[in-house]
Amino acid sequence: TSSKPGSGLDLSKEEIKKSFLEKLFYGLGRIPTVATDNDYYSALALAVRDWVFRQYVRSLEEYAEQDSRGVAYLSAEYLPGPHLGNNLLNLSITKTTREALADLDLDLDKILEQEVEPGLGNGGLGRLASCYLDSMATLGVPSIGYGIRYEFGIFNQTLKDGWQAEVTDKWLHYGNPWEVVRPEIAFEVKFGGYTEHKYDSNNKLQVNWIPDSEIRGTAYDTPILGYRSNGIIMRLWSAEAIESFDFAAYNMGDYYRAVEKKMRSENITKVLYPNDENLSGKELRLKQQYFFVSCSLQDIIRLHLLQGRELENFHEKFNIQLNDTHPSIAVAELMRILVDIHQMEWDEAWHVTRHTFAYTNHTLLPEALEKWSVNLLGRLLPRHLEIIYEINSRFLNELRKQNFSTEQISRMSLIDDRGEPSIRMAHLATVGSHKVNGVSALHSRLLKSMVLQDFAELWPEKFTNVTNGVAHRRFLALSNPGLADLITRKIGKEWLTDLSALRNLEKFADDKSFQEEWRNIKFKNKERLTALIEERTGVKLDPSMLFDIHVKRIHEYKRQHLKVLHILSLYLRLKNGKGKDISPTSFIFGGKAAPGYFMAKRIIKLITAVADLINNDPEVNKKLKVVFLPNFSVKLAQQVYPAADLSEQISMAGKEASGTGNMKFSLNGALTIGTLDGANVEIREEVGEKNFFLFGLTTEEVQETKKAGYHPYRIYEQNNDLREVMDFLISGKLSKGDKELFRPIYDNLLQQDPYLLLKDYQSYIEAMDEVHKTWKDQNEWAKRSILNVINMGKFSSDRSISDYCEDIWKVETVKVV
Ligand code: 26W
Repeated sequence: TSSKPGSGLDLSKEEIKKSFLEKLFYGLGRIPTVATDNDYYSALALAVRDWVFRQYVRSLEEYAEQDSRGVAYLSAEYLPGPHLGNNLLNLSITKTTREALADLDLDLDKILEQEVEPGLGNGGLGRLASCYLDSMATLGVPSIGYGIRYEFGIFNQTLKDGWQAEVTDKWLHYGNPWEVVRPEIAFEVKFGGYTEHKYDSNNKLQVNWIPDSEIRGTAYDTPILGYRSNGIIMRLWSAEAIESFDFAAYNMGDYYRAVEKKMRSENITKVLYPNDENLSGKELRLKQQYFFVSCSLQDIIRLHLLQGRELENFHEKFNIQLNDTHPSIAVAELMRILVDIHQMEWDEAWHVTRHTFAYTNHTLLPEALEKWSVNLLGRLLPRHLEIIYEINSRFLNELRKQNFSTEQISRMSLIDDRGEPSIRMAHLATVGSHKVNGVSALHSRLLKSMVLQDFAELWPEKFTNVTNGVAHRRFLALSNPGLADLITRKIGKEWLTDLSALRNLEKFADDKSFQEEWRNIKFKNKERLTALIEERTGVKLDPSMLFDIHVKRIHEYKRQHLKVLHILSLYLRLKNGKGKDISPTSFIFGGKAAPGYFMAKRIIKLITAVADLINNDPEVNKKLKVVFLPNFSVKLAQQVYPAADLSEQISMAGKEASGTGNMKFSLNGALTIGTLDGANVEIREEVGEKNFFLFGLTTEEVQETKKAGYHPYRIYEQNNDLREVMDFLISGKLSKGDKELFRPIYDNLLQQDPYLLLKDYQSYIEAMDEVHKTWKDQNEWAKRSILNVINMGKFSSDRSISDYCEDIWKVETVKVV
């Protein structure tokens, strides 16, 4: 109908200029003579937001017309990265906007640089959630992403004397032009208190939860635009105090106590917990989880009822995807809403619940599998604990009927009562979902054979795999414009919406002039990164060197310190006059350590100590350079991946669920050195064995090694080079004579070495020698780089989301243009 809004795509230069100036004048009350760079950024962002919302509204109308089945993606973390550049790309107005601003003597790049990204996540899991919103929007999945509006996101990392220091992330300080607050979309969330069980006049049990506190969650919406298509909403909840009528009456004259209570309740969404893959067991974290889950479910049910529907067919209209177990209390919360509030019978409510949820597992690390103490959960959410007990008792009865052994039953129980009783959230999520998936083929296989083995035997059809993918528009089209242009010139734009179209470049892989263009683009990207690194660290790299990059969260299982051992082995080779085969290399590290993770922080100090030693030694610094680039983020990532020659994916096999950085590197033409872990396995399959530097034990070999009794000290004794490298750690040469500084790392590796660095050392060194040999043949390297990129089709998050749609959500996409 004529009331439908027009498209926000392909605007003219004049339209852009006009809107930009209007936002600057009337939106912000600024004129060019006093406007700051942040004013210009905000004005452009506000103008762009209007066009993004235009696409969103068009999508909403379309979805409503089609009456389609929808998806709610529940994630405690998101890492969207800067919005402005991505939105310009998706509206296809980057070039026109650049011209419009140039007419006003303004530089688009400088304005883009102003944006502070929302750091509302730790790493892979949060970034994956944002890639998925991008693809759900692009493909036209009727969907909404729910999460938490942390006032302070992941800390900013600085270096002090080579150690990580954490600084509060005040991302909202300059305002956030992308979000719209919805004060009328707000829900109350209860905590604590007790329950009352009564029989009503029909002799039906009625449970009443009498909480001891309540807080309000208010929705903040950020539109997420797909490529030349639909828009969806990321809805983040922010907590605030409620001043109830009673509360005011009881506290007459007690203003200060009221203020204190208000301050306490607003704490809930104050700050993101900066641990990944490690439990904090903190009450506030459970409060955050329940808070956002409760708001989200109330919102989804409101939408369902608003459309005049019955809750009996809730699951036919909504899929709720649980991004790891962080939102898994949703299983109990939906049961509570259906049974206690909407008077549904337990069995029917359970049917609805199990058909609504699906659960994605992101880790096998035992220390990362969420468990909440029964005591804590019962204190905070007394009704939910009862519901979990009821779910468990019915589930265990079912197992007994099917003649499961007592041992199996206690392994599968939702309650772990060895030691302090706790709830196994992965079990709750698995029992409460109709599908459970891992995030790479290997990880999904291990999930079925280890962590959730009993469940996989009970419900084989419930388990599935969806290999992760990345938003290739952000991580190639936006962040590597040089390469993107070359690709588009050769094969057109199809790859933007179908990454497998990159295969059309195959005929150029051997073409010398194409290879040369390819190399020039990489070189320019390296020059840009070199400038950035010099500005941030003072270290000047040489862009003609091999750029060997290890960026990701710092964790022992990811083995940044194995990379360090390799660097020291090269250093010692050079010092001993045996370094002639070494190709000149710049080693670049980046990543945050959890603030309480002793070893990870010491590994950062080790990297910066090695950097100081090598960069200041004229005997080696023509051949080797080392930098730690502080504060790795999505924004930095976008500059790092395009400049990489070599991607380090060297986790111990069986530990990295998938990895997604590995995909972003390959997509930008880096070759990988890696183990057979996570999605590395599939990357290698796609790009071809010859174009991937493989090393290290397989998962099975890791298991056998540990079973046979692993003695790292024996390897140390037998390998002279390794021994020299290890002893160097405690020689004092890295630490102004302090022999104790790196002893914890040394001791850990010689005594336990839980991630088998010493075991994989020799294999890694040999694979790296192969890398250095290959690098000397630049045509060969370019060819392998090209073959990496053109075989990346599988790793677009568009493919992942299509898999979710077909295998798990059973939704049809609805596209508007
Ligand atoms: C309870 C503390 C905690 C916090 C975060 C435990 C675990 C997490 C996340 C699951 C950590 C994470 O980001 N995992 C990563 O998820 C990516 C997306 O699937 C995978 O690619 C990575 O391999 C996995 O480590």
